[in-house]
Parts: sequence; C-alpha cells; structure tokens
Amino acid sequence: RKAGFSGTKNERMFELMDGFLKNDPVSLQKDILHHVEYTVARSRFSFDDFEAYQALSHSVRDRLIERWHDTQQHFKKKDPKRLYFLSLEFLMGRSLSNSVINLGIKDQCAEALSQLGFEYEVLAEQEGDAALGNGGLARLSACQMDSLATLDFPAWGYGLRYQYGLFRQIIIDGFQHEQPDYWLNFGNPWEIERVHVSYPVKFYGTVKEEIVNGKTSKVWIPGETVEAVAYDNPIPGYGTRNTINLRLWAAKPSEGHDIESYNTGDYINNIVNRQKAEIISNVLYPDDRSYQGKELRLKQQYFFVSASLQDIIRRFKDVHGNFDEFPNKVALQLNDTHPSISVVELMRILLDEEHLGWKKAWNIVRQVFTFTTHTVLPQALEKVPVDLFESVLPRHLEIIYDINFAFMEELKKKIGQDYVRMSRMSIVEEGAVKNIRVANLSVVCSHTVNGVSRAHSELLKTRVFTDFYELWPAKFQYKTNGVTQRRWIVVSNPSLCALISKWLGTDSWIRNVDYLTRLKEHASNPDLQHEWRMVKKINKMRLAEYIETMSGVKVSLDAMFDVQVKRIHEYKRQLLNILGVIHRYDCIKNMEESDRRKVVPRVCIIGGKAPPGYEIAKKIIKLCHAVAETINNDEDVGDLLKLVFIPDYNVSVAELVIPGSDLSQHISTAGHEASGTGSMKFLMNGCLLLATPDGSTNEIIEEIGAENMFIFGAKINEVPALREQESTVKSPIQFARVVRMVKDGYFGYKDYFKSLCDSIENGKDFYLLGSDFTSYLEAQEAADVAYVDKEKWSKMSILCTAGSGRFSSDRTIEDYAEKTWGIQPCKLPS
Ligand code: T68
Repeated sequence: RKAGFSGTKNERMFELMDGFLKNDPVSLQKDILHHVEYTVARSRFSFDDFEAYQALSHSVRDRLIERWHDTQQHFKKKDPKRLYFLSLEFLMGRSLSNSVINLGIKDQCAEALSQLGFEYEVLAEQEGDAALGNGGLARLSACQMDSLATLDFPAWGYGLRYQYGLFRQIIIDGFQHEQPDYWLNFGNPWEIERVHVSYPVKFYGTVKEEIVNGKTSKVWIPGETVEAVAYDNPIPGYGTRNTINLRLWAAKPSEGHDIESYNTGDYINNIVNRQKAEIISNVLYPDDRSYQGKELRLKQQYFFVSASLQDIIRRFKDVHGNFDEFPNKVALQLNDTHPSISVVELMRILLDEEHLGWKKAWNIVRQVFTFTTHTVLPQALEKVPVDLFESVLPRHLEIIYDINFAFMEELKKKIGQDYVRMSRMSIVEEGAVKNIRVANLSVVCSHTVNGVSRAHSELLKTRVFTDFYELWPAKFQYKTNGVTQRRWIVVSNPSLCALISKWLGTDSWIRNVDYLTRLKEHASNPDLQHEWRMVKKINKMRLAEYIETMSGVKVSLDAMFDVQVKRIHEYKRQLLNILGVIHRYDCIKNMEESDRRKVVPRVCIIGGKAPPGYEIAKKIIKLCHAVAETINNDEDVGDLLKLVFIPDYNVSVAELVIPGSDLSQHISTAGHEASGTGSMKFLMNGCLLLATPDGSTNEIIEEIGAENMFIFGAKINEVPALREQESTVKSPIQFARVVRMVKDGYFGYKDYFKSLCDSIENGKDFYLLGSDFTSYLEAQEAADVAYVDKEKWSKMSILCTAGSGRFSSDRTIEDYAEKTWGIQPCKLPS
C-alpha cells in the first residue's frame, strides 16, 4: 500500500478507476493512439490502415470488456436461469462494424479517425471474416446471439475455436478450388484468451467398476487426455449495456498427462505426439451432410461438449450445493444433432462423478435439454457406428445402451409389443453395421423438439419423426427462423437505415422491429418512393463496382439486379436459374431488333460455395462461368443480359450484395429447404422475392401478400406425386431446348457437362427442374413487367421491408425464451 493511503485494497482500486471509458471522439483518439503504441507497437507517427484497424478494434474491445464484466457480475448476483446455446458452428463475420453499432459509437469513431487522417469505412474493410461455420445454420446462431444480448437474456454460447474456418473459394478457369482459411494469421482482437479457464477432456481407454461409499460405480480410465482452453468473444447487445459471452474452446496438449513417456528417453518424439492434440480444433468440416465414420468429427463434438459441461457445472456448483435446482437454473440448447453427445455426457457426470442414482440423473437430463433440427431429409440425420463410439467413448456407449433400454421399456408400456415400430424408434440401429442414431437420442432426451419454420415442423411430424410425434405430440414445436436487423439493415445498409428512421420519425425499430410495419402507411408516398430508389441506386453502385473488380464485367445500373447467393446444392436449384438465363439469352438472340428494345435489362448474379466433395455442385459452378463467358461477350446482347458469379461468398460479401439487389431467388424444390434465412435478409432490404412455396416462404407470403412476390412451382404436398409421374410426363419444349444447348456443347465442355444434364433428364429429374420450368419462366416474366412500372415496384419493395419484422431473430428468440427455454431477461441497470 502506498504511503498516504489508508483504505482497503478495494477502496484503493475504486479510487484508481475514474469511471468507464469515455466515448467522445477525443477519448477515443487517445485510446487508439495508446493501442497503436503499446498494443500494436507501432509509432504513433507512422501506422497504416491495418494497424489503425487493430488499434481501433482494441479500443472498442476495451469497452466491450467493461460491459462484459458488469454483465457477468450481474448474472452472478441475480443467479437467473441461464441458457447455454451449444453449437458446433457460428458464422460471426466481421466484429468491428457490428460492435460499434451495438455500442452506439460509430459516429464518434468515424470522427476520431478522420482527425487522425483515417476513414472508418476503409478500416472496417481491413477485417477478415470469422467463418467458423458453413451456411444457414451457423449464421442463424450468430443472429440469435445478437438477439439474446439485445433482449438482455442471461445466455452463453459455446462452440469450437477452429484454426481453419470454412475454406476460401477461388475460381480458376471457372472451376472451384478450395484454399485453407487461416483466419488467425493476423491476430484476432475480438477474442480474449483465458489461459486459466481450461478443462481436461478424455478419450478412448477402458471402463472399470469400483466400490465408492459401498456402491458400485463406473470409472472411465482414459487412453488420451486433451486440454480445452477457453477463448471468450464478447457479444454486445444493442441499446443495452448487456454483453454476453461466446466461449469457444481450443485444444491444447494436456499438462501432466503421460509423464511416464518422458522417462523413456524419446523426448522430441513425445513432444511431437503431444502436439497432435491440437488437431481436434484445427479445422471446420465443410458441410458434406454425411460424416459417417469420421473419428475426428466425433472427437470435435465430444471435445467442445465436455469442456462446456464442465464449465457450466462448475458455475452452477459455485452457488448450489446439490443438483435439485439444476433444471431451474440451466437450459441446454442443442443446435442440431452436432452437440447431442452432451445428453450422454451430462448423464455420465451425474452418475459417475456426482454419484446420483439413475432415476434422479435421468430426470434432470430430460428437464434441461431442448433440441432444434435444421434438416428435412431423414438421410441427413447423423449416425455414428457403434464400433467407433466404443473405441472413442466407451463409457458413453454403455450409457446410451442404458438410456435406450429404459426408453424401450417405456415404449413397450405405451404401444405394446410392436417390435417393428420399436426398432424404427430405437437409438441403436441394428444391421450389418450397428449405428447410434443421434437424432433419436436427441429427441428421446430433450423435453422440446423445434423445427425452423411451420412447413418444416409439418414435415418433421409427418415424415421425419412421425413415430415420435405420435408418442409425444406435445414435445414438438416450431420457431420460424429470423435474422437480426442490426447486422442486416443497420450495419450493412446505413442509407436505408437512415431513411427508415427518418420516415418513421424514430429509430426504435432497431430494438423493436414491430415499428417497421408503420412503413406500410407511406408505401404509396411518391417522396418516400423516390428516396427509396435513391438508396437502392447507391447500393447498386457499390455492388456494380465490386462486380467489376471481381469479374471484370461492367454492368448497367438500369438493369434489374437479380441475385441468388447461398451454398450450391442440387435442391437449391442454381441449375434452374442458369437454365432460365440460357432461355432468356436464347430469346434475345432470336428476337427482331425492334423487340429487343422492349427487353428489361438484367444482371443475373450467382454466388456460393460447393461442398468440396460434391461433384454435381461443382459442375453447376463451372456451367455458370461457361454460360457467362458466352453471354457477356455477345455483342447482340450487350447490356440486356449479363451473368456474373461472385467468388468466395461469405458474410461480408452478403452485406454488400444483399442491399444492392432488386430481386432475389429462393427456388428450392418444395419440401427441401427447412426454412431459409437468406430470403429474410433480402426482404429487410426491400428486395423482391422470386420463390417456391418452401420452408419459411409461405409465412412470408402471409405477411407480405402473394401479390408483392413472384411465387411459382409445385407445392410441398404435390412433389411426391410429381416425382412418381416424372418419367412419364414429357418436360416442356423450352426446357428440353436449353438442356440440349448445354448438352450439344454450345457453351463448351460438352463431355464435362454430360453428367449434369443426365441428372435432370426425363425420369431422373429428382429435383423437378423440368416440371417447374414453365411456371419459373412465367414468374420471371411477371418480375420483368413489374420492374418497368417504377412506382409499383417501389411500393412492393417498401412493403417487403415493412413486412419483414416477423422475420427478425428478436421475435424467434422471445418465442424460444418463453415457450422452450423458460428464461427471463436479466438487464444490467443503466
Ligand atoms: C440450414 N441447414 C437449412 N446446415 O438448410 C436452412 N448441416 O433451410 C435453414 O434456414 C438453416 O439451416 C437455419 O435453420 C444448414 O445450414 C448445415 O450447415 C449443416 C452443417 C453441418 C452438418 C449438417
């Protein structure tokens, strides 16, 4: 203690702190320069844009940390029921732009930087994406974290800190190549490494019986132990001080384990072997929709789940002496089947480590877990071979057998001795290769099962989990997905954001999205319509510049920008889009000069990554480039039609593309897209939708009105019959013609595209491109007609934004909080 100070240590600390960091431009400048000098270690008289970005990020991060501490302290004091969101994937994208918006300090940052000779927008562009996820599911998790923080819910996210995120897509000669995304190369100011928060995670080995306090107990003797180290990523809410935590685990060699081997003399080799532990968190699996038999995938799942549960239980036990209160304090959300091994892990901890009886443990497990599935296809549900389980997690396999036995007994009581049905519902699949059905395990052990749209929920009841639905109808719910308006309007479309606030006379819609509906009242106002078009033009200019840099194609701003961006998959039917473009091209080519003047000019934009092992998806990308090459260089066509492929589609590319689109396509074969969330982002940005009645689209129709959209194609319940007839009904002439053009080598690569054409030939057209083609062309024509009428189009566009409120993740999260998790807001006093 210094001379002259006589208070306690805490009093001294408070005396030294002169309140929170200040957010005025001068204070921000001081902080930025401080970080330039002491964190980035550059001279404050000479630093570049990237170094300025780093210094700014550290200044913003300091502010996040203050709020994070206060929030955690507050949660600790109040001890509310907490939600733990377990997900193997989070697609966070960039953090700087989102953080300054949510902290409400964007203008101050911009001013501070401009006086230092830097431009905020330029610095924000320096940041690479955090791409720790594949697509919809992972971006949904990110949107939901934003809503959880904004709505003050006491929530934590848990996941895996991959060294390599989703692969980078590069296009060479029209073909996709994958490159590693070593996103941590330049450091990551948005995470806080917690060296002291680490847990051992065990694998392999054997199970022994021991007598503990007179009772037999199972003891798992592991063959390998790996350390999980926590990296915390603060998630700030908007318009609140609440800042929640996304805790991601990284694998490190375990201290102390295997000390013996060091005595054998092979020092160097032993260190090299220990280092292999890090492989677990090395790389994100690209979405191959089947991970059958992949040991590393199972180890990743167990690794993050085991560390998360140890962390959650430690936090619970800090306050509670026994587990009676556990279900009142903890909700565990399974984001798809990927973290489902956690139900077994919690059983193991309660049985083997906490020595609770089976009944008590089982009762707790069934009260805490909730499960959301994101798929429609029964064959996409994860299965793990029993042999693999037995080797990697021997004790867990025993527990699964016990759970299954208890479940089968319960089932027998309810349905009698219907062995066929019992074998369908069993967690263990018998057969040549015995498998664990992870989805069945998740349904049996969760108290609630959610689908991600109304249509998806119907499919779950009638096709995927029919037996389970009949057994436990009350377990099944749905929460239609939503996206956060903070990122998808405020961050990515500042001009639209300002315009909406101006016309509503408030920016309350950023926190309370219901306000957006009030835009409807102004939808026919010519002044708003004019300003609305100006905003669209600004965004189209940004996008046009990007397209020219990326692909060298110059596009006209007068053309309709028609966009399809999402993962490439047969069911999403990018091929239908390309065939439609070929048809349009063919029509223009065969037109009289005088008719060409009536054509509505289009820029067709496609972007998305194909899973690395998915041959057909890769051919679709190549076809897009081949067709683009022909069309874009055809002088007969000029500005009437352009086709461009945007490479390496990711969250920050989406932030640029979506605001600049006029029309967007969501054209999956009905019954295949569980929900779709891209459509909601386009809707918020006033882009019209051309869509099939799949996933969440029917709910969008209810909100916007079919007259303000371009809906086409078979309905979900029509698809099975159409598939049956498919080989007997001839596909339309126009369809046959465009397919023939590809087949005959009009766009080159005749042999290469043969299998692609075969996949949609009569009798093999599983995704019904031929059957939907005519109505697809009609919908496209209707879009052309509407686009020519500027007032009408503007009105429709305003109505899209006005009706998008129902598709905010705020609404989804409030629904989950009330009906599924049973959690309440826990707001920091301001
Ligand atoms: C998507 N699923 C759905 N899965 O396809 C989409 N799968 O309809 C829905 O809107 C979205 O989830 C959000 O609910 C996925 O994105 C995956 O990415 C995935 C990853 C690994 C394994 C399986």
